[in-house]
Amino acid sequence: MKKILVANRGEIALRIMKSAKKMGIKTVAVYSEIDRHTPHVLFADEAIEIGPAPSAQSYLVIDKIIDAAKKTGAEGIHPGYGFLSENSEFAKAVTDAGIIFIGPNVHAIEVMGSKLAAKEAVKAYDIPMVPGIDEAIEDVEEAKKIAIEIGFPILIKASAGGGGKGMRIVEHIDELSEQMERAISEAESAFGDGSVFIEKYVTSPRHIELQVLADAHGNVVHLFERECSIQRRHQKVVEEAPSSVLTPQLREEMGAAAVRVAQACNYEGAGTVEFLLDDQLNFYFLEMNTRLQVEHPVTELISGVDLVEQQIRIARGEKLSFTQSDLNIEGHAMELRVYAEDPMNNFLPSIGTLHTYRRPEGDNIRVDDGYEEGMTIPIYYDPMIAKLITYGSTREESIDIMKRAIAEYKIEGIETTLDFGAFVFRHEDFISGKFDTHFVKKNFSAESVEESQHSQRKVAAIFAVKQYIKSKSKLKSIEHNSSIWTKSRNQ
Ligand code: MV4
Repeated sequence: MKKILVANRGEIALRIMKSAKKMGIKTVAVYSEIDRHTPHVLFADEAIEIGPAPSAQSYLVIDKIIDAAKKTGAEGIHPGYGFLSENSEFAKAVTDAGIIFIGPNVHAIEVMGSKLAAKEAVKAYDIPMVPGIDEAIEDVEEAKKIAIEIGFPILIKASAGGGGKGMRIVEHIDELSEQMERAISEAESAFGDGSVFIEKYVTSPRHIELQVLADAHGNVVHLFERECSIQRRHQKVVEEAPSSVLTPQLREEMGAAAVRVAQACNYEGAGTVEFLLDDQLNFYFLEMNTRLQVEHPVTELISGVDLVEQQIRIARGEKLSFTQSDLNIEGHAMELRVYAEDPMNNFLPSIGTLHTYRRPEGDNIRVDDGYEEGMTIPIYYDPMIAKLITYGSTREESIDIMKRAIAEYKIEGIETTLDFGAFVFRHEDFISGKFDTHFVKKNFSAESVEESQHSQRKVAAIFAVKQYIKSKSKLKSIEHNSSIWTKSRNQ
């Protein structure tokens, strides 16, 4: 492959093009009318406009993207995340056009796109699953029987679901019928597929995911875990690698299970296997995401592997150049997603112009973004404007660098989740590692941020006073010394 098209925008389009450029591969950007002057377009060797701002008329139109690839002679298409990245029709259309899809095969996308098909596929692979059923259920009486067997609370899930849509917790048998109807109709309208199933509800889990890489020659490795429990309404905000609760043995077990999940669907490329981890450290397979994830940088920093480069190499048919035993964890990485949202106002989208936009700089700080000062954040797309990633030799160090980096990040003109991040990285439950997926709901409110800011200011004020006193006493001693010196000279 000498030229690839990136079917995406923003930070991830830029991120992908950087690896391509490093590998000597030319890049083609596609862009909507309002994205004409954005960094991913300026960075690319060529760029093709694909329609009006709404993604349904641009970034989601399969034919326009394939036409752009044909027109520019791109031999591969990287879908990034979101948009068409997990659309098996897109992967098929790309392949049918004689272009390489830089991602998994159509079969793997289809199987993992359905939670029930995924359960079926991994059945013979000895993967721990949450107690529950692996078939769609329609009959309420049958559902009640199953729920009693499993024991309450139970969770009704949509097979086609994602982002918590169509998911219903049922605490008591009397609520089951109503909740099941709701789950089915929600799934029907959101995904056009009303299939639901039942699982035991794991009440306070952590969300741990394993990164895998699989080549086209049957080699599969994992690149350890990412801890993604700090989320708000299924939107991740802080991720880290490694997790502070996995023992080397548990990591090996979860890694081996993730590899088997990849094998179960003949996976090729970079993928992520999601698990729930309960308070007894039991893990359960949830689903597999067949794309490069937003939070992939934390894995890159602790493993030293460029995941986009590996995706491209695998798509070219190369064998993995390393085995599992070549891989190890070095250091600790943190990621904060910087959203154009106002945490003090229920995370409402904060639209506007980046009047000031200055990134933090320095060793062990990485900023993946797709905006520059003066740009306006469009309302049409994902509100994430940047990822702030830090690295340290220990978890404590990565947190310290993160706190400094947040303070140095200057964004004016819109509200962002930077202050929210400052709150998380100072919270004792986060620092001690004692948290689960309920962290934000449990600890966060606008008042708690104000409190945290207040105590931060207090610390800063005390520090300033101390510095002042110190400098004054130094000054005094200098004055003192110099006065002696002047005196002596004068004598
Ligand atoms: C669960 C669960 C508890 N028990 N399944 C949420 C989205 C989807 N990917 C799976 N999800 C969950 N499945 C059982 N049996 C709790 C969640 C869940 C969750 C999972 C990962 C990260 C954040 C979450 C927030 C709320 C609920």
